[in-house]
This record gives sequence, structure tokens and C-alpha cells, in this order.
Amino acid sequence: MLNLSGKNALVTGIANNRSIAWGIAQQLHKAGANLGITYLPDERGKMEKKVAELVEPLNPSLFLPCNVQNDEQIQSTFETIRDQWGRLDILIHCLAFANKDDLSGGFSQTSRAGFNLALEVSTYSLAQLSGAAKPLMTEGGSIITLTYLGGVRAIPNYNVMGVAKAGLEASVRYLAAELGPQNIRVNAISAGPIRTLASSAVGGILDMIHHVEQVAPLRRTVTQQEVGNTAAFLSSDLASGITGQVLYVDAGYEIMGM
Ligand code: 0WE
Repeated sequence: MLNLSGKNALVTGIANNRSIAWGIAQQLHKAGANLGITYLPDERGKMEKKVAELVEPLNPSLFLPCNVQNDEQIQSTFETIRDQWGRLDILIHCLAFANKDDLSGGFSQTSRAGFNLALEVSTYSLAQLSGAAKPLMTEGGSIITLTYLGGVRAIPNYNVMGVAKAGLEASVRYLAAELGPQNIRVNAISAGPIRTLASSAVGGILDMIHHVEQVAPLRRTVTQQEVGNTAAFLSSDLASGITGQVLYVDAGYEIMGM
């Protein structure tokens, strides 16, 4: 049986009850993990309140602000983990951002600033958080990130995010090679399209979901819970031989040619 009791897991990227990170946090909790949750702080503290209320039933023992564009917040997050937990076992990276303007029209029109922003938040942050987690994963560990097929294929409008995800998947391989000797595994889950806060802001997402429902072998999309179950598996000792991989949780869509 899948058992994460005694394991300390940090989950990033929960924005609301549709977040894939929320599906992951729920499944890690169900498997018995001790949770730390980070949120993206805003000026009015609205996000802090909203995420705190949402995660309360999971009894997180840490609840911390962490904007990956802010080095002090990252440092303070991992200092708190060291002081309060002593050790980290599981790091869940569910962070991405691009300017909305850069998720439509021509990729060749992406600005330098928009390109840098998307890769800083969506790609560099995995290396950054993994580097901070490394000294705390003293008994090995599991690092999991979320990616999307648009990192491997040209998907209309995904544009700069596709480049960011290609870099993210390469980062998974380099991090797996670096951290493997310390028994830290690094993998990505490539989720099929799901209606979330991020995807709902994208024009045409419902048409994409409809297309997946016609074409995917399972004739449906996947749920946050299914992604969460896969993350729980990859976090557990059941996946002790798996590192550097991109695992598709997409109802089979990726294998199809037509
Ligand atoms: O990775 C993603 C979402 C990425 C994303 C979405 C937004 C919308 C709102 C990153 N940044 C922003 N910034 C915003 O201001 N997905 C896999 C979901 C997604 O996003 C798409 C998709 C799919 C699927 C964008 C274009 C086309 C398809």
C-alpha cells in the first residue's frame, strides 16, 4: 500500500479548489504525509486567507508565503522547514506564469520581458527550489513538477509556455542526474488539459477539452485527483526506481497520431 506517513511534503501552487496542486495535496494527505503549503502572497492578503481556508482540513503544519521571484521568501521558506521539520522528503512544484498576451497570437511576437518572465517563474523556479531543498533531503527525496504536452509539440497559443515547459522537462533530467547520488528522484507529470484558474483564463480551452474527449483513448479528460494519485505514487517508495521521467497522465491522448 501507498504510505507516506512520517514524510514531510512541501506543496507549492495552490490557488483555489480547482488547482492541480490542491488535488495533489489532498492525495498526499490521504496517504499520511505531513504537509507544508506555500501560497503566492498579494498586497491585500486575499490569497493567504483563501488558501488558508481551503487547506485547513489537511492540517498543514506549515503555511508560508513563497513568491519564487523573491529570493528572501524562498530562503525563509526553507529555513522554516529546516527549523520546524529538520528534514524534507517531498517537493511538489506546480508553478507557472506567462503574460496573457503571450498566450495568443504569434510566438515570434513574444517580448524579451515576457519570455524572461515566463521562464523565470515557470522553469528557473524548479532548479531554484530544488537547490534549496537539496541540503534538507538528507534521507533521499522526491521532487515532482507539472508539465504539459505543449513542451514537446506545437500546441496553438501555448507559445512561450511551451518553450518554458521544454526547458522544465530538460531541467528534470539535469536535476535527476545531479541529485540521484543523494537518492533524490526528480520527475514530471504531464497532465492533460483540466479546467483550472490558469487554463480558464485561456481562450479556447473548452474546445481543447472537447477535442481530448473525442480523441483520447479513455474518451475523457483527467481529474486533479488522478494527477494527485500519480504524484502520491511518485512520492512513495513504490516509485523508488523512477527518476528523470515525464509521466503522462492524460487519458492516453499523447500516444495518438490522429
Ligand atoms: O500550463 C498551463 C497554464 C499556463 C498559464 C496560463 C495562464 C493564463 C492566465 C500560464 N500563465 C497564465 N497567465 C495568465 O495570465 N496549461 C497547461 C493550461 C493551458 O494553458 C494554455 C493551454 C492550456 C492547456 C494556453 C494556451 C493554449 C492551451
